[in-house]
Amino acid sequence: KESKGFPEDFLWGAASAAYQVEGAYDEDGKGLSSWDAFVKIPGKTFKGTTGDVAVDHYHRYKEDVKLMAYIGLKTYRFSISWSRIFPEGNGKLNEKGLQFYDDLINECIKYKIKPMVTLYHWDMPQSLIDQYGGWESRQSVDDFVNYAKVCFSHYGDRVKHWIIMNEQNVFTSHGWMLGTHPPGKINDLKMFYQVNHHVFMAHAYSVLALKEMYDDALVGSSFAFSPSYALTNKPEDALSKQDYDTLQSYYWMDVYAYGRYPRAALSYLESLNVKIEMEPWDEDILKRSALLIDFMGVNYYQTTTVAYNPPQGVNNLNGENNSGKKGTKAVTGIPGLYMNPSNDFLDKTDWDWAIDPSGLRFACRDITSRYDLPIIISENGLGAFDKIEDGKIHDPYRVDYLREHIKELKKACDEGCRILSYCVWSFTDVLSWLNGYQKRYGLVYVDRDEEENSGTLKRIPKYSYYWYKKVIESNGENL
Ligand code: GCO
Repeated sequence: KESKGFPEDFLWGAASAAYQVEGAYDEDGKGLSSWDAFVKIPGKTFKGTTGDVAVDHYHRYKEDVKLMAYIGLKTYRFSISWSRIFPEGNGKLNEKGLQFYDDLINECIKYKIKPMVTLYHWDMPQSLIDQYGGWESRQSVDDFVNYAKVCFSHYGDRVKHWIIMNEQNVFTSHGWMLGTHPPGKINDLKMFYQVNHHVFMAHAYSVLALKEMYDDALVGSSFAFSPSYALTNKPEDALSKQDYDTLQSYYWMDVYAYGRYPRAALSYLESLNVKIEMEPWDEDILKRSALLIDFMGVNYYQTTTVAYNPPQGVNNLNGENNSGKKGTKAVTGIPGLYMNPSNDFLDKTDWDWAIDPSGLRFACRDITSRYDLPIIISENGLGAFDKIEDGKIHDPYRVDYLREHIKELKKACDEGCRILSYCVWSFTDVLSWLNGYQKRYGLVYVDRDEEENSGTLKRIPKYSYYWYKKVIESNGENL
């Protein structure tokens, strides 16, 4: 059967996040964020790297957008730093912060690049943590929605694609279970679920607010989705796969898309004596917002394998490999439920992320059949060590990675999935939260020392950048 290919108005994009690219962490009235504070705690990041300067996108955005325009990028996904707009998270508004994103948005539009804006890519204003514990308090919902409304009313005439939350599953599990992201709490199960509820409410109220202001805006949130495979056809592995899907994936996506928690998850929480505090009207708000979302945002990097984990089995939530040495990732698992062994059929990146292009198709099919929603692939890309040789970066391994994923995405389109956009993570190299500047994702190399906050910051388009130009020009035909 002949492939219909990508829709004509398909949005070929690339992405970034404020903390990972902007730098200028205390300039023009910006307040400190949770990450500005967290990275200064010794031992938290690779060799103490920070985003103080990052890749200096704050000052070099014009140069960056020009590079986007050259390859014909249709959309640029970036995030707004809450503490640039509200230095304290609430209270006084910072005009210069508003201005920066005005300038960035206008620069994109000048080249017909559609801005796709993420409201929360993990940088909570530190002041809100000092005031009341940040997301741990219900007050965060009001302050977030207030911030969201300011962004909608200020930028909504030009921004039509809004991603409210980025990878809620990741920042909450790293922040309250693994301790590797702010606020660095370990195994605080009750707070983990409570924080998630607050974030869900902040998402839901923001969706309602946006649709009231602009009914032509498209809205959703981006989920870090790792679809799962059962290790064997043993019935116990199949059930463990269901447990994993419920607790690690559908727990979030069901709330966005259906406005309710999965029943099995609620009874699991009950068995652990974890009770989520809710207001009587929360269920209604979640339901109403779910009816209004326009897409599921998917950040796709890898699939997971699931096997039954006996009660005395693997007890380890953190399998993160921050070393860049293959094979140093530990098996994760929750005793009595599931464990996640490595998939021997798949190659791994140097950070042990399973490379699985067909998993992207699997993800799209799963979301399409479960939620019947359009999909934005808001992130997909390869973190690697890149080498500069004779002033050039030859990264055919990244091209292979992207090509194979785009091929699978095309199949998903042919199979009836409604895919609106595909964003390469990332446009330029960025700060990897925990891995410093050694783990590079960009289509454009940024010359900066891998460990220190130094380097010329010069932009050098990689081989993959020129390849992506052809992909865009041919609407995904010339791979
Ligand atoms: C890293 C991560 C990030 C994420 C992104 C998630 O290495 O720090 O891969 O770059 O992909 O921030 O939204």
